[in-house]
Amino acid sequence: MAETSRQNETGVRDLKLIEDVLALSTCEGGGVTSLKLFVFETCPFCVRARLMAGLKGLSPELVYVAPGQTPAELEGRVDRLTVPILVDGETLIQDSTEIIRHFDSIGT
Ligand SMILES: N[C@@H](CCC(=O)N[C@@H](CS)C(=O)NCC(=O)O)C(=O)O
Repeated sequence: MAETSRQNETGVRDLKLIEDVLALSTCEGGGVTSLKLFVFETCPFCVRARLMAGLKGLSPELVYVAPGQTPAELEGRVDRLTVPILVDGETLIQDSTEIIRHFDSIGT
């Protein structure tokens, strides 16, 4: 019983930490560069990219998209809509690992 309670406390603390880091990666008007991150609301790959953005002090503009509905500005630039997608100026990156590498290279 005590162990379950301890695990719950740890889980709540970890969740709070994740929420704090995700909040850091959320910004209304974009960050120091014009980063735009297209995400689904419930997408673990997107969360991973957002965590890295927060850890690296970056605040990409978040664009929530609906599954299967390619935003107009991505039309013709992606073969198939999978998220996360990062647009950094002329550069488009459509893979969470590549996005993480990019954030690592441009962040603090
Ligand atoms: N390898 C990709 C996987 C991305 C991925 O599968 N994302 C899901 C959402 S969690 C998706 O966009 N699914 C839409 C689809 O497959 O049509 C990455 O790491 O970014």
